[in-house]
Amino acid sequence: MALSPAIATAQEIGAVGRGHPEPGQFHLQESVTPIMDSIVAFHDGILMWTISLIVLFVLALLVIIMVRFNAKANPVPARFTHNTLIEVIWTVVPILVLVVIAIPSFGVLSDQMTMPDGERKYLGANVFSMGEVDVPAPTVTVKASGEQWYWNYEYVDQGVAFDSNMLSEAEIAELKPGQPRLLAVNNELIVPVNTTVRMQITASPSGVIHAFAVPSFGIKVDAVPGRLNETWFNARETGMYYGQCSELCGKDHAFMPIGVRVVTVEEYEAFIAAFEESRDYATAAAVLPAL
Ligand SMILES: [Cu+2]
Repeated sequence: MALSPAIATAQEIGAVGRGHPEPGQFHLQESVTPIMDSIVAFHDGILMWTISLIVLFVLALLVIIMVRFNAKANPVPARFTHNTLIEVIWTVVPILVLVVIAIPSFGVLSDQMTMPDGERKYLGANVFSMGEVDVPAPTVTVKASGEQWYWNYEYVDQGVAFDSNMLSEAEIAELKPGQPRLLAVNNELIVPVNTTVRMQITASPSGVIHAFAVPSFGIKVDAVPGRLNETWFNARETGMYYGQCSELCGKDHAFMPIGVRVVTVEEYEAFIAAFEESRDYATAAAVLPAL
């Protein structure tokens, strides 16, 4: 990118965010999971075409009516009010359009809702397929709990947990320069790359409803007190991915970002071993390379 200033500029202006939104961004954030691949394909492949064609069609009808049936061009209007054939057409065609949209939509939804078992095939970017992407069964389980107003993450199998709070701009400059404002957190959720992570989502029993969402992973699940919701992701690239609480939950709704750091499997194993031994997040995170 350094060799090609044109690309660099294009990336800076309105380019697709990698793990977080960019100023002027126009499209969805870059996908790093099979589910987000499906969502992007569904959006770009069917939704955009369908909406664009309908808009153009309606625009054409409006133009025809304005040109041919204005008072000057058509001084004596017709008196009839019904046409059975055209009424059947404008009822049946939208139904067919909705059915065509619904088929891949329900496929993507059931992919999102079904925990991988290692056998099931997932749609990935081909939303009209019968499923062609292999996803391994989950080997890491994380419970995310929405608190007022921050997230608590527990590595369920290890029984270790930590809080994750947003950093102020001064703290970002001091501790994690270059990380985005209103998104950077003090303690990131650390997960391994190319590994299926089972996310259990809930909220503090005495608290309110939040929602756990990470756009690059294509996940968004309500965090409800007294309920354990479930979702999963399998990120194929290491890096820092941000999300936000996506249920209007109270005064600091905008200030409880979600920071997920995807690291190599070796780094994750070193981290989780250190965490299990020390039971202290900062000690464990110290084994990872600096952000
Ligand atoms: Cu919230």
